[in-house]
Parts: sequence; C-alpha cells; structure tokens
Amino acid sequence: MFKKLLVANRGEIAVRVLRTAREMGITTVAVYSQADRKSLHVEMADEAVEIGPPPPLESYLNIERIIGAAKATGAEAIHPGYGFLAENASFAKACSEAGLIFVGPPSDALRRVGDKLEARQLALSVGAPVIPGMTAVQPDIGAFKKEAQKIGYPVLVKAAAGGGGKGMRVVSSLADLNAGLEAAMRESQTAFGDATVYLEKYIAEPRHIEMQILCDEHGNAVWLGERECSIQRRHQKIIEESPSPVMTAKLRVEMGQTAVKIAKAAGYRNAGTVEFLYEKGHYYFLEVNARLQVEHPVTELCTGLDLVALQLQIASGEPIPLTQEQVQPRGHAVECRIYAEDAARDFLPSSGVIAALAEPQGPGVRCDSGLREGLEISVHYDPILSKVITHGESRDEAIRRMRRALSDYVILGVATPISLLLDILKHPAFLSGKLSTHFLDHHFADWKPPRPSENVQEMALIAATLARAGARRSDGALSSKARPTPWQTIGHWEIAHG
Ligand code: MV4
Repeated sequence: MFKKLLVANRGEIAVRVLRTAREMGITTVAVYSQADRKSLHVEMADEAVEIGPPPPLESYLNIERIIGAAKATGAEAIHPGYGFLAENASFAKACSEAGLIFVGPPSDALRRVGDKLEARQLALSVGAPVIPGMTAVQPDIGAFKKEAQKIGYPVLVKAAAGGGGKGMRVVSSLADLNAGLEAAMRESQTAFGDATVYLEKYIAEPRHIEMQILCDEHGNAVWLGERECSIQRRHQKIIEESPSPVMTAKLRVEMGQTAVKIAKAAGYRNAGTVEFLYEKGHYYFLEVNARLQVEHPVTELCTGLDLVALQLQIASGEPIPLTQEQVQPRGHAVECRIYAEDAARDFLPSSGVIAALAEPQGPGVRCDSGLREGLEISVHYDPILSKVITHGESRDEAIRRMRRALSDYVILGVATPISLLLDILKHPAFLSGKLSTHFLDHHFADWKPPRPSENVQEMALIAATLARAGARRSDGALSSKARPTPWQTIGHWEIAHG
C-alpha cells in the first residue's frame, strides 16, 4: 500500500475519502481553492496545498496544479473523488506519466466507456441487453430516417460524448426528426465539442437501476448489488436506495454478471457502476460511470464494505479481498442528498454562510458532510452539501429512520430541500415503491413547502436568541462548544416561504 495520498476534491467526498485514508494509516494531502480555506477537508488532512482561485478551471480542474501539489508533497497516489477530474482520461494519463497512482480506471478504459456509442458496442459484444438503436455513426440524414423507421417512434437522439442528459432530444414523429437531430447536435457540440449523435428507442417510463462493481488488475471482479436512483430532477438524483423495490434475486444475479462482463470487456479497473434502464421486467444497458458515485454509501451500508478502502487496495495493486460468495448484502438503505438550493423556487441555487448546524445521528443513520458552522457556501461549485444515509432491516425501517434523521437536521443559512424530501418520504407512491425517472414530475410538479406551525416559528426565535447569547466567546473559534446549542435539539425548521 502507498503511504501518502492526495485527495483532488472538496466538500463531503473529500472528507469521506480522507477518513478512510486515515483509518488505513495513509498520510493525507488536501488541495483547496482560495474559496475553501476554511473547509473541513483542509483541516482534516495532514497537509494542505492551495491550488488557485475559486473558478474550477484554475483549481480543482487544473491538472498541472494538482500534479504539482502531489509532486511537492511527495504523495504517491491521487484520489479524484467524483466530478471534477474523476473521469478525465487525460488526467489519468498525466498521473501515470508523472509516476503517480490514479485511484480509478486506466485512461484507456476511461476513454472507451466515456464514448457512449463505444460503450454500447462493448455491451452488445458481450451479449448484454441494449436498447434498440444505432451502434455506429451514421453519415447522413437518410440513414437516420431509415433507422428511426426501423426502431419505431418515439426515438431518442443522444450525444455520443454525452451523459447527464445533455444533447438529448425525444422525437415523436418523422416530421420532427430533422429539428431534433439539429438541436441535439448543436447542444452536443457546445457542451462536449463533438456533434456526434445516435438514435435509440425512447423508453417512456423507465426506472434507473445501477450495479456497483469492482475489478482488480489480477482479473478478479465482483458485483455488489444494485441501487435504484429513479427519483431525480433534471438528471440530478435526489433519493437513492438499495435494493431496488422491483429487483428479484434472479434478475440481480443476471444484472450483476452482465455488469461485470461489460467492465471486463472495457479493460475496466477499480470501483465502477454500470447503469441500466428498467421497464416492465426488462433491463437495458445505459452507460458506465467510471468513478465512485455520490450514492455509494447505500451499497456500503448494505454490504458492510468500505468502497474507498477497496479502491485504495485495488489501486495499490492488491487483489480484491473477497469473493462473489462473500458479498452478502443485508437489509435496506436509503440516501437523501442535501443540496444548497431552494426546492420551493424551482431549485434555484442558494448561497450563504452556515449560521447553525446540527447533523443527524443514531442507530442506522450516517451523515456524510463537509459542513461546519461558519462555512461559506459559494456559487462556484456543485451545490451538494451533504448526504444522509439510513439503514434498516426492512425498507420501511430505513424510511422511518430517514424521516427521523431529516427532521433532526438543522442547516441554517442556506436553503435545502429537506422539507421536500420529508414530503416525498411519506408519499404513497414512494412508500409502495412505484418509481420512475418521472416520479417528481408526476407527483411533485406543484409542490409547495408546508407552512411551519406558529409553535415552530416561536421556538426558532427563542433558539436563535439563546444561540446568539451563547455564541459570545473570546476565541472566535469554530470548534464545537462544550454545551449543546438549541440547534441540536430544535430539529428541522425553516422560515415561512413567500
Ligand atoms: C434514455 C431514456 C429513455 N430511453 N434512453 C438520461 C441521461 C442519459 N445518460 C441517459 N438518459 C436517459 N436515456 C432511452 N433510450 C431516459 C433517460 C433519462 C434518464 C435516465 C436515467 C435517470 C434519469 C433520467 C431522466 C430522464 C431521462
């Protein structure tokens, strides 16, 4: 195992990776932008290097500065977290050229699965179920027309360089095909610098189910179970869970084996996710996510494994320390993502200073967070603040724990979707597991936050007054106080909207 690791990320994922590295006795290096000087990940690491101004291109996306920081501190390996450089083949290559271990797949595998058409071909080559559609670049509009006719409308135009829904257009008839192709090509050119698009049959009401896998350099591979991530808005997931309410033991084995076959065909290594769409008992390959994902904790709570520890072991050349038979997921886990955004105002990003904070705890409750009181939430980065993950013997128990945990969560200073999450967690369609990627559009399109009771507002005022009185300390430090603040007992609340 290497002795020193640089974490090329920020926020809750940087904190999460640093924790595991410290448990493993690995010396840690954090990098941070000028906007993150007061961040938790900077304080937690053994060393920290400032890498530039707040804009990502000048800091967390700057390959030279990050590799420079690794060289300067003697780090042997770099964990990219997710987002930023995590799936960047040039970064993976730059790491190996600098003699550094990239904690992720080889750059060739990153390139292969990053091209959605190539990933489709890979899936087809191993006999995986793939959505009917094109498998090669088509030279002209005539070929697209013919293909759409063959697939049958509605069809979906997708960007080869895509992901995250950019460069995608649903086309319901021949009359709209031209316009749909042009719009998708334009968007794809702008977003990815590549206008290549292809067609697939449009699946109208799918679930999004993904399979966690691990591959090592010795040819071993295991699958760790699925996560259902159907509850999302504009391709941003909000709630994930494992197992999926529609999964059967037979389908799980099939999906797991399919995922491993695709990864092996891609020359994949380290932790990864193979995404599928599911509809009416059938599943179809969608794409490969070549990174540790935001929602990995639900798999950790069900399997009892530490995926970051496994990533570090695999990256250092060790074999996967368990067999497929030793993977025995247990119970049910749910994750809620806490973003700095206003769910009542069309999820507008929210910035501000964390004025008060009390994070949930207790049996079966995990909170992965980079928050602390006094922290400034800036507009420069992805608005994810933290995640609450709960585990129980049953889905019902995990959900009840989540409702309790979220109603304990106090984050003052920025808007969060906690009251929306609490409403989803008691909705009959959610409780009966009737999910699809259109869940929020179907059930929460006109959602308004519940008006807090007068009682809560009064209590909040009292709590604010007491907290202010208690905050008169000489050191001005951010460390937690000896006595609990009222925020730790008042629970979730917010000021009445509009
Ligand atoms: C689809 C689809 C329906 N039919 N493909 C969205 C992101 C991109 N990576 C793939 N996506 C989709 N592909 C076919 N043939 C619907 C989606 C989709 C979706 C997929 C997963 C999770 C959320 C989604 C939200 C909207 C659309």
